[in-house]
Amino acid sequence: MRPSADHHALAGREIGKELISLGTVDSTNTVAAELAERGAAHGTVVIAEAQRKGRGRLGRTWVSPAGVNIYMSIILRPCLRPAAAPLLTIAAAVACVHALRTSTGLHVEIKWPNDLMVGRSKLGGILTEVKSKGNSLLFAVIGIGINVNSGLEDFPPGIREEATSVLLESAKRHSCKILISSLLKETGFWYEELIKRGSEALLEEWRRFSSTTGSCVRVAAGNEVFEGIAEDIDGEGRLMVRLSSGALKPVSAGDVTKLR
Ligand code: BT5
Repeated sequence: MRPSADHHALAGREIGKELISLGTVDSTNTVAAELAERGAAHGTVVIAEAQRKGRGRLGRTWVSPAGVNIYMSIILRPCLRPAAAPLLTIAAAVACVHALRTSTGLHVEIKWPNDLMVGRSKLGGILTEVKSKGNSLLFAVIGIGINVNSGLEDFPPGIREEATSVLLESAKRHSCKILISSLLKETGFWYEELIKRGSEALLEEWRRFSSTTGSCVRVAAGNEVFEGIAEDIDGEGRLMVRLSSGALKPVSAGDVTKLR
């Protein structure tokens, strides 16, 4: 097991050094991308009380009620190839699990590629957006949404059935501020681990927290839907799915449903 950020207070200390707290915005990822375009420093963090147009992957909506949850985006300027950007999602997911397990005691797991789950319910999600030029990554924005104190009434029908919050799971309100501080420390730690030592320890930690690997899954990737056993993730964060033919299929983006 890797040490957690508490033991490495200095690691990744640039992350959150510049913290911009806003009221209601369209999306913290949009605000952060605009700031990054204008030269905002690596590690700048944007936090909002609420989002009017919070988003998930593929233009999906992220329900973002006011004052109860975490909506946060981190600007990173990593020295990585654009193809390695999914590893930033992996690092953020591992950081979120550490912070949430330590602060709330909940058994949070990761559903590939970007879901933070408690059992079968979604507690949070990560949206990594990048700007690259040729083979260089100019910046990445890591968006993190975590349902902290929202009640069932905060989620519209359709999402209510699949979403949960720290409050709903633990019957206790938690401070978003304290959680954010822990999230930033952990993100700094796992980001530095990735950049300085490579992906090995990070991927090992991800496997430990993964609810996907080892399961029989249905994968929807683009126009394709197929089933298989989710065996592992590879060095670029792709899910490796063993098909019934015996072939191993790498999946770089898609949605996974656990069958058993
Ligand atoms: C995600 O997308 O899970 C990424 C969510 C990232 C949100 C953060 S908040 C800060 C930053 N700024 C943004 O605008 N976004 C980021 P995806 O895997 O595509 O999942 C989206 C799906 O999750 C939706 O289609 C709903 O089914 C469900 N969903 C929406 N809002 C939810 C919520 N609050 N809690 C749980 N599930 C939700």
